[in-house]
Amino acid sequence: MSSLSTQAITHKRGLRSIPGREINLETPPALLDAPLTPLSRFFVRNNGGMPTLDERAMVNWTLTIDGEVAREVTIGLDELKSSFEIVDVESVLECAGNGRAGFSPPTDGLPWGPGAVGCAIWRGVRLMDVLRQAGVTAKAVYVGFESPDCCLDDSTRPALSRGLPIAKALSPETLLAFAMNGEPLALVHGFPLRIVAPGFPGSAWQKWLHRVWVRACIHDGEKMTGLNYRLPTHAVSPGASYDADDFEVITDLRVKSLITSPAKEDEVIGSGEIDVAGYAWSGHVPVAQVGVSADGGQSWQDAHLAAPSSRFGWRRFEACLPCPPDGEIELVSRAMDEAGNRQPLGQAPWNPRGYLNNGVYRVPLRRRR
Ligand SMILES: Nc1nc2c(c(=O)[nH]1)N[C@H]1C(S)=C(S)[C@@H](COP(=O)(O)O)O[C@H]1N2
Ligand SMILES: [Mo]
Repeated sequence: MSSLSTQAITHKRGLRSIPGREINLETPPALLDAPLTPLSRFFVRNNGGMPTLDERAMVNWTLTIDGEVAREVTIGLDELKSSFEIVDVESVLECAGNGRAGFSPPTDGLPWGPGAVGCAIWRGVRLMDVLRQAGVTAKAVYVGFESPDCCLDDSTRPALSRGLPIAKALSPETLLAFAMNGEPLALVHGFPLRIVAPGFPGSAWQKWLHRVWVRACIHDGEKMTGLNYRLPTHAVSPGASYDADDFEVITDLRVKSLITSPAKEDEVIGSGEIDVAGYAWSGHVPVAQVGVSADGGQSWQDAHLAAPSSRFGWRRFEACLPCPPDGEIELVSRAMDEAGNRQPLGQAPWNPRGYLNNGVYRVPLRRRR
């Protein structure tokens, strides 16, 4: 790890590093036990190397909006902040590969456990407002994002160039963000500017953004095509052949929950009650209910679900469960969204890249004798 990269993550505490040349850090669920995930505990996903942005680069940094627009716009950070309304949006950020390690058989991609997720208050200007100033043409269907980070094994290739359908780019919750939880955006999270696309997987939340390219076709930048961040439109069995044309870009997170307390391997008393707490979230369809179990899913109880503090944030759930008198103690949380979609009791539909595994979260506990 270069000294710059090391410097960039000195504020991280207790995260699990995923082996590889890129910096990828996962949060143990117990450290997600707060309504807002602090910077020190927020997971990190980098598809390549991080750009070397120093203070001078920040002063000279600009964002360009071009392509299918009436007027090309190039704007600096200070001007961006003073020209457009500044808004706060609380939102979960979850990697599409979160929970991938739970797929059987294993798939390609980083073996994330359950902690490639966090919730923060993002501050920025609406992408919509900046696009309006540029004047999006009637031909626009998508926006493509560009950043200076490159693949570590090929510095001529961008690490990632994702995008958003024009409707999402023009939605009021979609931001060009420069602050997180009231602090300036850290380099590792995309300083000086990143996309915030609530409801979309983390891949759409482009970091170190310096160009928004308004397109008349679906953006075809790095990791937009092939099987990248796409799901099959019909079931694909492990090992079976498939047609890449039958895969569609992921545009919505699935309903999901995570028990943050107690943690795996915690001991509990052999009788009495167990206090369970965690968070539930979803994409564009709100969370409706969370069920919890202490006996591995044989019996269920509705958890108390805190009122939503925002549309795209996560919701705390709490329950007090009677300890099963005998047998294994296994806590399970299972969320349902307003459309009636529930987390699968096993794994989510298997797919070659291991995306969107929203299977229920299970916490086996040891019984104290
Ligand atoms: N420029 C750039 N933006 C990026 C990435 C990247 O590799 N490069 N990774 C994306 C992915 S896949 C995820 S899940 C989120 C992670 O954001 P975080 O590192 O701030 O947690 O950033 C997204 N934005
Ligand atoms: Mo991701």
